[in-house]
This record gives sequence, structure tokens and C-alpha cells, in this order.
Amino acid sequence: MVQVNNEKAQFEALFDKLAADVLAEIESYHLPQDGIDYVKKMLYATVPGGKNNRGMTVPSALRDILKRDLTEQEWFRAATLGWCVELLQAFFLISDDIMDSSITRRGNPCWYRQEGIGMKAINDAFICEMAIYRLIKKHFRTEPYYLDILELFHEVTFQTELGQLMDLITAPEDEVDLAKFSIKKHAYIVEYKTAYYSFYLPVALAMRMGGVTSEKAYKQALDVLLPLGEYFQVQDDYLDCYGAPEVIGKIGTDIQDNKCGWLIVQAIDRASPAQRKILDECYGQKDSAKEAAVKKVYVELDLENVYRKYEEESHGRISALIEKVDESLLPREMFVTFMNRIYKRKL
Ligand code: DMA
Ligand code: MG
Ligand code: MG
Ligand code: MG
Repeated sequence: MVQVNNEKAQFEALFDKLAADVLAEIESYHLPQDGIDYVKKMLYATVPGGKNNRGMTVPSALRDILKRDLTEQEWFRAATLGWCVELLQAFFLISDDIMDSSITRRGNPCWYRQEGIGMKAINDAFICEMAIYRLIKKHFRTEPYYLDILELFHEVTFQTELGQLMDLITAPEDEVDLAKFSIKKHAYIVEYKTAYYSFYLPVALAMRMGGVTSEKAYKQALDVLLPLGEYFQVQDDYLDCYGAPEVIGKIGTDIQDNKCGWLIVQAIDRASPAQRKILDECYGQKDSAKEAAVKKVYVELDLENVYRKYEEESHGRISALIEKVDESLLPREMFVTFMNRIYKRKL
């Protein structure tokens, strides 16, 4: 039986074994030693070191679904799928940081900005993605739910890519037009770029492992997890501006990148004509003085307080959704744990 109290340490330790699995597979392609060394360095630099919230949700949700402790074998399988979610996250983050011209990630320079890496990072992202399927094949090939989990990864990967597409084309570098931003547009972007892979995927994987086959149960999960994912990405948008870089491990880029984030959408909704003029002139420019002018308007509009109200409201709204969950389909506890893990997060 896996001790729940040191699960985080056990989860982190499992990475060594899974990285070794991936590297052993690569050896079968007769990859020269310098290639193997590179992949090892890349995997260790890009996959572990995050909060592992997504990955650790798989064993924790499976425990809630089965309503008992997991055997060693069950925990190992669930945690392996958890690391596959973290590999998917590495794939998205390596590319996201290039596309967003970000500077730091998890307290270090973004992978593409590390010495000797540059645009090789694009191919590294692809390798992280394929590592998922090497691991799933090795460990799940004979499971009855093998095809289901493959399809699940494919589906949410596509959804995330569509979300990233909308995030990027709504933020053209050369043409700032705040009229294109709206609460509705923002809601679409965050559902697709974040909620499916960060919230639905880990829970749906645990459901497949736990033998849940009712389509109604998956619909039920989506009904709670998509709003939860939206709330999480609003927090991310807020922290981009108001989080401490030494705590969140990254430097915000949304204002300079012309992103349709939650703060600007709220600001547009509340700005006076004079404030709107400043936003039109200063948003989306690679200029720190203009970025500061946008932040000043945010302060004038007291967006920190608007956000605090949004947090309270979301917690109440999502709690009510959880209350409505049909316990014959899924345990409410699973959703409560997930929500409490992110409520009022600072990183
Ligand atoms: C995150 O969007 C979405 C994906 C798919 C990585 P983001 O650019 O706001 O993330 P971050 O703030 O971590 O760069
Ligand atoms: Mg980004
Ligand atoms: Mg992005
Ligand atoms: Mg962000």
C-alpha cells in the first residue's frame, strides 16, 4: 500500500524510473550516446520541478473513485499516467514559452533560452509528446482501457492546440485592437488551452483506470472540471500581473504580448474614456513604461478587488456544481479535493 502522507516524494521518485524507461527505448533506436545524453538532460530540465498538481491528481482521483487505498500496482499505474500528463504539460510549456517570448519558467530561464538550446527546443517539445506514447505502450498495452487513454490524450492535445491557436491569433504582435477582446472570447480560450488538459484529462484517466464506462459520468466530470479549469486560468492571468516572480517562478508577459487575459477584459469593461485611451495606446507594446501605464489603470480600477470577488464567487458557484454531482456516478469528494488544492493559490 502506498502511504498517502509521502505520496509527493514517491511520485517525484517515480520520474527516475520512467525517464530510464524512455531512455532505454531510445537506445533501441541506436541513438548515439550524445543523443541519449541530450534527451536525458532535456527531460530532467523540462518535466519535473513543477507543482505536479495535474500528475498527482491521477492517483488521488483513482483512490476517490475506488473508495479505498490503492495497491502498489494500481498506484504505480496511476502515477505513471500522472507523469504522462506532466510530459504533455512539458510539451505545451516548452512551446508556449517560445510563442509567448517568455523569460523564466519554474525559476529558471525557459528551456529555449538555456545555453546551447535555442530552437532545438521545438523538437524537444515533440520528443516530450512522443515519450507519453512510449510509456503508455510499455505499461498499458494489454489493458482493456489502452485505446481509451490513447484517444483521451489525442483529444485533449487537439483541444489544447486549438486553444493555443485562439490565444495567439487574438494577440497579434503588430496590431493591437482591444475591440477584439471580450469575456466570451476569453472564456473560449481558457476552456480550450487549459481546462481540458489540466483538469479533465487527469480525472478522466483515473476514471478509465477505475473502470468507469458510463458516458454520463464523463459528462458529469466535464460539467465541474471545465468551470474549475476556467477559474484556474483566471488565477494564472491574475498572477501574470500580480504574482511575485520568485514565487510563481515566471515573469509575466501578458500585457506586452497583447494577450486577451482576464485582467484586460475586466479593465475594458470598466474603463472611463480617458483610461480606455491609455489602454489602447499602451497595451501589447514591448515597452516597460507602457506596461507600467497599463498596470496603473488596473490599480485605478481596483482590479485586485474585482479579482477577490471573482474568487469568492467562483468558489461558491463551483461548490454548488459539486453539490449537484450524482454520487452514483462519481464521488463528490474527488472534486472538492481538486478545488481546495487551487482555491486562493499564490503559485
Ligand atoms: C497556458 O497559457 C496554456 C498552455 C497550453 C501552456 P499561458 O501562456 O498563460 O501559460 P503561462 O502563464 O504558464 O505561460
Ligand atoms: Mg505563456
Ligand atoms: Mg501562452
Ligand atoms: Mg499565463
